[in-house]
Amino acid sequence: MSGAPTPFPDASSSIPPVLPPNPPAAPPDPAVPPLPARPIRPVHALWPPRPGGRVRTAVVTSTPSDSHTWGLVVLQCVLEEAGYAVRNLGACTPVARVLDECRAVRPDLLAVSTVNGHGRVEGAELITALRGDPDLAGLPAVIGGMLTTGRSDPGEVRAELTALGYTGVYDGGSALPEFRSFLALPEPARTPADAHVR
Ligand code: B12
Repeated sequence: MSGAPTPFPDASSSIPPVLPPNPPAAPPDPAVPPLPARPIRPVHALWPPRPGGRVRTAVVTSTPSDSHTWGLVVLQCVLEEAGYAVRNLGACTPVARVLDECRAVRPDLLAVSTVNGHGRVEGAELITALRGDPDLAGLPAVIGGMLTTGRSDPGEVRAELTALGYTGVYDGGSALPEFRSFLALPEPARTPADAHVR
């Protein structure tokens, strides 16, 4: 083929299409005032500090087998909206890594997102390890998403995970509103001893 490339694929040809170059940028329109220069504030300045002046922190994680990432992103957004600085460990996180990060960050909350259906088992392993660690035994920890693969009784799963030490267990359509209410609770109520059982 010769001459200028065609902008759209030719149905009769197997040659990939070549898009035309962008037109040159238009000069600034004098009738449109430029945007005012705004100082860039560090994100921390937006987070409300705790009464002691410290920013609240959360570690967000998944479970070892779970590769779903968008629940983690939503969880991070909800926590940041509530004023937390978040360390998001991402998907398929080994339990030992979660414990190491919690020891390093000393967060106010550990939040677990899992939707692949193994949360009942892997969430149990994680909280058992956490509660068995003298440094982390008192750390508030919540889990949410889709916690089982079968037709398990959600109430039973919640009770089981709460008994193992989760401060809150959230699944189903009301998970996020209920989690937001949990975040709004005053600090002293947010301990494993005051488990958030529904
Ligand atoms: C996208 C997707 C994938 C992608 C993930 C890509 C990625 N980067 O994340 C890929 C293709 C990798 C994938 C793989 C698998 N998936 Co998939 N996947 C989905 C899908 C279509 C959407 C998930 C998603 O991102 N949703 C958007 C986010 C924002 O929503 P969410 O994760 O549900 O989280 C919301 C709530 O659950 C809640 N939430 C989540 N976590 C937490 C935590 C807390 C504390 C709280 C309060 C709330 C909360 O808040 C979020 C916002 O509402 C769902 C089906 C569906 N429509 O939900 C299946 C689904 C989750 N997958 C499923 C399965 C079975 C698998 C596989 C096993 C498939 C296979 N045979 O290989 C693998 C498992 C991989 C693994 N090792 O984990 C099942 C899980 C079934 C179950 N739990 O009973 C689902 C439900 C599909 C189905 N109907 O069967 N999947």
